[in-house]
Amino acid sequence: MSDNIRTEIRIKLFKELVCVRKTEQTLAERYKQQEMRTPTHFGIGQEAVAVGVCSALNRDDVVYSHHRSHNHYLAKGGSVYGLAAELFGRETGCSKGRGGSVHLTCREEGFIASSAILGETAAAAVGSALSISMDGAKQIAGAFFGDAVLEEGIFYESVNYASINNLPALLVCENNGFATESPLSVRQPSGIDFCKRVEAFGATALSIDGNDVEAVYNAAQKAISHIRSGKGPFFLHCITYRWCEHVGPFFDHEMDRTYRTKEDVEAWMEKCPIKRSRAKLIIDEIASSDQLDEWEAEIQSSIDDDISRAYSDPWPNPADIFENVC
Ligand SMILES: Cc1ncc(C[n+]2csc(CCOP(=O)(O)OP(=O)(O)O)c2C)c(N)n1
Repeated sequence: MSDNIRTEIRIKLFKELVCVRKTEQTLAERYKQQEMRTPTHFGIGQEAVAVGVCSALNRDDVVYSHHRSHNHYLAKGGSVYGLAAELFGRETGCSKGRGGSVHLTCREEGFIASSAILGETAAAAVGSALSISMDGAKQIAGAFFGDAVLEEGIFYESVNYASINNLPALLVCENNGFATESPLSVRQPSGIDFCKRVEAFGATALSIDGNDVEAVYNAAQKAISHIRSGKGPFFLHCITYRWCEHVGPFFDHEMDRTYRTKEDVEAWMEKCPIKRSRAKLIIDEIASSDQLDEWEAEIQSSIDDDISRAYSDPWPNPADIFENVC
């Protein structure tokens, strides 16, 4: 899958994966100190989807995301500093401290909004794609969402509408196998094929390994060229796995939850997107293990600086608290 990706892009994909992972891990540790008063859904383990897709999009393409949105915000160009300040509730946060983890935005980079209402962002992206199409513009509107959205009627209405109007919509499902603590097996018929289901509404669909950043990047390129050539919406079904609890910074086994085991999670950690990306770069002699370590350390240091700067920023002024809220 990697042979047709240019070396500098492969390196960029690796660095972005590391930035997203380390930002979330550092924020998850800080979260335990009880200074972030926002429910927070970490996407640790799922980074390859956000990084692979957003790296294939242009800066002026727009994306929407759901409750587990840090990865998408960062991969689309949102800053670590703006995310950290938002989680600390500071005036300098990307949503001026009014939104919290589930309401991120960075419009200048095309990350329009995230929202916790399941299915809403698929509809918002299709609405955005309609507006792009009516303007005769060339952008793409994308939405990221989890497998639970495949159980929401508005998703199918949105795909149907995008298909019949040939809209430039990229719908990306991060199938991590769970909706909170309910596995797919109790929610859908066995052997369910989401791609076939979405194809029935007229969209083109592709299922991929969502833990292989280069495979995601290649698939996203394919989807994007399909959409830009005017062939209508594309559904990308990415198989991945969430490492932490549904909401919060801990592992499920640390909280004595039984809907999945520590071993289940560890088996998926073996398929870690960063581990896999590192191994490929070393095998293909693009970077040595020492070089990769050095890049990781530089990225961590920059994240630490951004997070401490965000922490020392001011709170919003209570007198202005209703400003910037719609
Ligand atoms: C319309 C709606 N119904 C129910 C909920 C409650 N809820 C919040 S997250 C969640 C599960 C989401 O699972 P999925 O979409 O697969 O994403 P994941 O959390 O696995 O990333 C549910 C049911 C909601 N936010 N919105």
